[in-house]
Amino acid sequence: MKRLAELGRKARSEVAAAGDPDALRELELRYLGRRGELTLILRSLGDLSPEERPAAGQQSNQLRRELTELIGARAQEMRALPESKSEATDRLDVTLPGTLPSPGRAHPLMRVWQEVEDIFLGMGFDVVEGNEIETDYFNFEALNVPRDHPARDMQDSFYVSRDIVLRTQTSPVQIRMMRQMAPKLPVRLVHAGRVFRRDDDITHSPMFHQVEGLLVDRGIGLQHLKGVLLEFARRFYGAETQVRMRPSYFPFTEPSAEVDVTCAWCRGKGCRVCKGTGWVEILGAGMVHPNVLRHGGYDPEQVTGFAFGMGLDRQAQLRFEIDNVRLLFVNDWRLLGQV
Ligand code: 2NM
Repeated sequence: MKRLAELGRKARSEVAAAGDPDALRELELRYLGRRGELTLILRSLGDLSPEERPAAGQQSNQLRRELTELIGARAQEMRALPESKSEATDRLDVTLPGTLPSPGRAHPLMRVWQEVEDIFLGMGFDVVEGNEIETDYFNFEALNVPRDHPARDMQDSFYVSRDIVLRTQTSPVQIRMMRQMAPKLPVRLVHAGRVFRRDDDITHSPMFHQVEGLLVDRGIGLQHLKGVLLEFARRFYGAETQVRMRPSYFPFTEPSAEVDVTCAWCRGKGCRVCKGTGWVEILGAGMVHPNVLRHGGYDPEQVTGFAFGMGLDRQAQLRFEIDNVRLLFVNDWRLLGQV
């Protein structure tokens, strides 16, 4: 019994003083291992008289449980502590810089939006606001979009009701502005915003962004359109940029054109962005159709005008070389953090 009590005291203080897991393992082996001190006592219990045996057995088993628990608890304590508990890491250094929260930044699309508006503001255009839900009249009829045009189909546009549609282009704003201003001249405005079409793949998003511009005055011709677009292209894509116009068709302009700029990435030599052609299509434009001017409240015998429209998402994709439009709308920091 005396040996047991002494062994207990020694073991407890040694476990408490153990500095690392290795020291603990060694103690466990020394006391509780196959040839451990306590194990040997337990094995020798058979040498005792039948009267002494029960009390000694109980005491040794209790000490065995106690030491097992103590060693386990001490091992857990060590795991919870940091690697080394040196004096230096123990001290709090209040001079270390703190962790700053990210201040965030403008979305690439919003940067392009602002930049495009600024360029046209600089050329004397007004920036106007508009609505995203339109009547059939402003979205289609006033824009000379014929009754059998595919855009009018439920398959291609989002209808709120028979006569109300999510605008498929920003042009209805131009009609509303003309009607508000007529007969004042000049009409010189740009409008940017969301538009909606039933399209969804890597090059089309059901919601995307357009900027449209309109200039109506006496004696406006294609030369003015080309001058304005060239100025825009130089400011947005670089001073050496050139533009070219190819004949095209839109119901609301006549004549109509697709407008290309020289590839800003390879300077016209041919690359992935321009698919080897040296030119990149950036917008559509044309002279406002007489019917559209009439819907706007102007007399096509007295005034003419040009209009253009471009996809903001497309400009952002070109500028930042983003190959999938949908990446612009998922707010993934892996993209937003790069551009
Ligand atoms: C485009 C292409 C060509 C356009 C026309 C008008 C309006 F209302 F004045 F007639 N606004 N925008 C237009 C012309 C838009 O987008 C590719």
